[in-house]
Amino acid sequence: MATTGTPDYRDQGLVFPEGFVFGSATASYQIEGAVREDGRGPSIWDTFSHTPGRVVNGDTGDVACDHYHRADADLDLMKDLGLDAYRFSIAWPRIQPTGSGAVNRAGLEFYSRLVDGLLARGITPVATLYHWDLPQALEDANGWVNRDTAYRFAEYAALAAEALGDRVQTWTTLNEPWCTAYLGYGSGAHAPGRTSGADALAAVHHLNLAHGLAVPEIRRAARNAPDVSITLNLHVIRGDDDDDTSPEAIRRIDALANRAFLSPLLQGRYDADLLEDTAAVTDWAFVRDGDAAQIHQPIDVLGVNYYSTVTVRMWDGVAPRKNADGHQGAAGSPWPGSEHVEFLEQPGPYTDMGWNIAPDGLEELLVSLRERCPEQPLMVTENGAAFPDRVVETDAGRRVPDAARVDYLNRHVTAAHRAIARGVDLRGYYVWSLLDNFEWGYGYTKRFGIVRVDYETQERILKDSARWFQELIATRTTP
Ligand code: IFM
Repeated sequence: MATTGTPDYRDQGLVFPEGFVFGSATASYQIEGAVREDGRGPSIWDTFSHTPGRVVNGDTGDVACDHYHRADADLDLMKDLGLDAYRFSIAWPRIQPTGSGAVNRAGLEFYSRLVDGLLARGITPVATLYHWDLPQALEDANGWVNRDTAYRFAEYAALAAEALGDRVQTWTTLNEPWCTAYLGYGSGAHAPGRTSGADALAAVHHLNLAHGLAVPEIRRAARNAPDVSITLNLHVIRGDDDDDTSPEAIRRIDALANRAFLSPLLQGRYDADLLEDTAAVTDWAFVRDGDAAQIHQPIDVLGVNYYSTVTVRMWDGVAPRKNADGHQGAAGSPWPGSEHVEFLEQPGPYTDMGWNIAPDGLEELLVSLRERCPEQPLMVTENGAAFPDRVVETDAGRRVPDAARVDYLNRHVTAAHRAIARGVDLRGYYVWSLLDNFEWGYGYTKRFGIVRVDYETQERILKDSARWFQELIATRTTP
């Protein structure tokens, strides 16, 4: 299949290592719908999306891709694509409708059937425990700002692992805690829509703690020696070559976006410069003795979500908020204590999110992680692009000729392969996303799927990118 720019992976003779996993990813609130069925409790995203002005067009996840009712057909689709693995998330409020207490069996059953359906089709289930749908009852008790939420999460993780741990091999505790903390409690662009820098930093710590408490619970409760992981959206941060303030800006954003998670997870500490940069915002008194050691749990794989890069420099005031961190603008700041860092416009080309396309950033990120933690296996748990697709009628039926997405995926898969060739222990690559879905604050206006979803009819159409991925999976070890 022709792509623009980079030669197709096949023309470069790329061969992926034996056992390398190709999969696709989704998240519960983005695809399931059925928000009031089988005892599911409300989540912060139900509340947020139903609040006027929070989501473009007033879109909600009430129906989404109706995956809750169409899981069997979606599983057949995955099988048809030849996926090795499927990364899905479990909606906490389906398992514990108010975030604590007894298991809601009907909710659990849905995931149990999903896991069985995957295994029956030869697809490895990879379960994420938290992809942002916090039970609303926990938010009413102060959400991730409340230390108790970390303990509730560990209990929920144990319940899920007890029920599914005989069949799920890989568990991910949290997806992109950066988004939960800084967009949920800092900028307010995500649920629960709060705008306090101090709360955002408390959320960072309680998310880290939740992970640290959950890892041993999962290992104890799952009966199959599971692989345990966390997925981070690490930022690839670049400077303006002509601006000598850029190194300081890079250091600050690296501290908030990357090291606030990596240092406690991998080294059991918060970096001194992070504490100093944020001293006017919080005194970090929420970190108690023993927390850092609790967070520092060995993990089997580190999940990396990668989409684009950022370029920064210092600004002599509060930098204009230009939506330049790549997410929907909102009232608060996602960078507590570093509001005077300016995010510069990136060189194009761009996706429909306005995010710059920079596959070399993925290679750079993976190589930098190998340097930081040489023994840690890595997995690209999300990579993909939104584009304004169009559907064309052909004699063979309807087609979505999404050449730009094919090109994006080809370039990033190639970049991942370059990282492997440079010695990175990369175990797999998951396309975001299997289906077009609810793109958070952007509602249904952004399409990330390799499979198109017609939201009127719920018809699924394989885009050209899905066929390209299908062929990649089928030919991955053939030079
Ligand atoms: O849709 C999201 C996903 O939920 C988390 N990672 C980024 C994706 C694209 O914005």
